[in-house]
Amino acid sequence: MATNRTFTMIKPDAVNAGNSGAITKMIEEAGFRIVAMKKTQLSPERAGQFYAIHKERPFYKDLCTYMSSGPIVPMILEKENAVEDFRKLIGATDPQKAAPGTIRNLFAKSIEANAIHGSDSDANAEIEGNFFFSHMEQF
Ligand code: 3AN
Repeated sequence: MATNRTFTMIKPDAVNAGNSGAITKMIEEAGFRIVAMKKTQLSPERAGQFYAIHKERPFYKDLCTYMSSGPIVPMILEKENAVEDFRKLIGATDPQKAAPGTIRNLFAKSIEANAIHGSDSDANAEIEGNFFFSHMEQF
């Protein structure tokens, strides 16, 4: 059964461009409830831990440098069928391929600086949410 939570973070390109408010509004208007949210910055080491699954990929090092280059806004979100519905709301990894009206289509700059992250499974949503938020920070 699909769980009701997913994890997202607004990435440095979108935060720096002043788009975190517009993106958060889209998320809430799409029916997601914000369970936890903050503004923070990853060290390159912490970014490396978060993206450990991509360690062998050629873009890993650049991705960690990029993801630690500025503030991010991580959130835990709640909605029925959250993981799948949120992936639809953000669109494809490559903004050139992201459907019109999706967050990446509207705000992403490139395949790396692609505005926003969305968990790809219920299991990863839980791991990623716990990476950023303690139980006491979840409402
Ligand atoms: P998604 O974020 O759509 O689940 P993943 O998990 O394949 O995509 O990739 C994680 C992150 O790695 C992406 N959000 C993007 O920032 C970066 N990335 C993925 N593919 C590439 C690529 N070919 N070149 C550069 N960066 C990439």
